[in-house]
Amino acid sequence: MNMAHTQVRDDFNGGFDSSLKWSWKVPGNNPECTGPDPGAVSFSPTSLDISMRNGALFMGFNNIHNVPSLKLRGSQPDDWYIETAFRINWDPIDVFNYVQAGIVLFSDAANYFQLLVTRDATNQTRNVNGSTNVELGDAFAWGERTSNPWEPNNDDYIGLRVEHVPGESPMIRLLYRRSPNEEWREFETGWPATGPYQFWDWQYGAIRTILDSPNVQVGLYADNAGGGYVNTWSFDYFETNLNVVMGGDVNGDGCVDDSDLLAVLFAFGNTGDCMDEDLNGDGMVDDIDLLAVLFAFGNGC
Ligand SMILES: [Ca+2]
Ligand SMILES: [Ca+2]
Ligand SMILES: [Ca+2]
Repeated sequence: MNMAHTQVRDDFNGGFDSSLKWSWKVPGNNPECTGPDPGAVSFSPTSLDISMRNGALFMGFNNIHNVPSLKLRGSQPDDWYIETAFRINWDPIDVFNYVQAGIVLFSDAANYFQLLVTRDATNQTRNVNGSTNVELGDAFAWGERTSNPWEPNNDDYIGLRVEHVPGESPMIRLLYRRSPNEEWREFETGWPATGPYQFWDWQYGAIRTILDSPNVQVGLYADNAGGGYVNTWSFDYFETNLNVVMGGDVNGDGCVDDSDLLAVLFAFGNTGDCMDEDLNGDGMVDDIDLLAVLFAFGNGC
């Protein structure tokens, strides 16, 4: 059966789209949840700007911050996709620093899939590659460099896209473009490339496992591979056709109603990281969060 699914797109025009319930939560960390670092996250009129930090999701190093994500809910389309575009000033970044950014799909910090663009620090050139990472139960597996290397320009937004193509084998397609004006191209296999990258069965199995978990989040990722280097990635947009929890829906049941309003009222005045009732993620439950619920009241019910 084909179901109509809303296409979700946030262009980050000076802030998050209030119709979406963006969260900074990454469960499974110690502490159990991390919020944004002060000063690491901001918006321009056209982008979400995330400053690299030393944290990571890698194995036991579940100390990443600044991972904005949307929670999935309900049934999902079979032909799902997730897409983003980002850029950075590459000039001051040392060639031996594996800086990276891209898309993350996770149930917690121990179970995730990442599609990234990574500086090729191994060969210490200015080139970057597409790459993938998978963890199930903190067991890390690198999906190798999966696009041809290229030298990015500071001005070019790099596009990344992962899509599920029902009926194809292995049904996951990884796409990138080096600038917004390019056609999407498939990740390659081999170096130099000998053909389209073949997603491995175990990688697909991991994605299925994560998608079948009760709590799934999709979002954006950036880090500096622990190199201490601080610079800002500008994300132009985030887009997916997956069903996500909408703005104002505190309990994530698909309807903004009295229960969400009461949740905010009962938590009113509370402060701390990652409270569900803190809808704008600024560390306190106040008027702004109340208005977010009232503004969306009745949606989805
Ligand atoms: Ca934008
Ligand atoms: Ca609700
Ligand atoms: Ca708030």
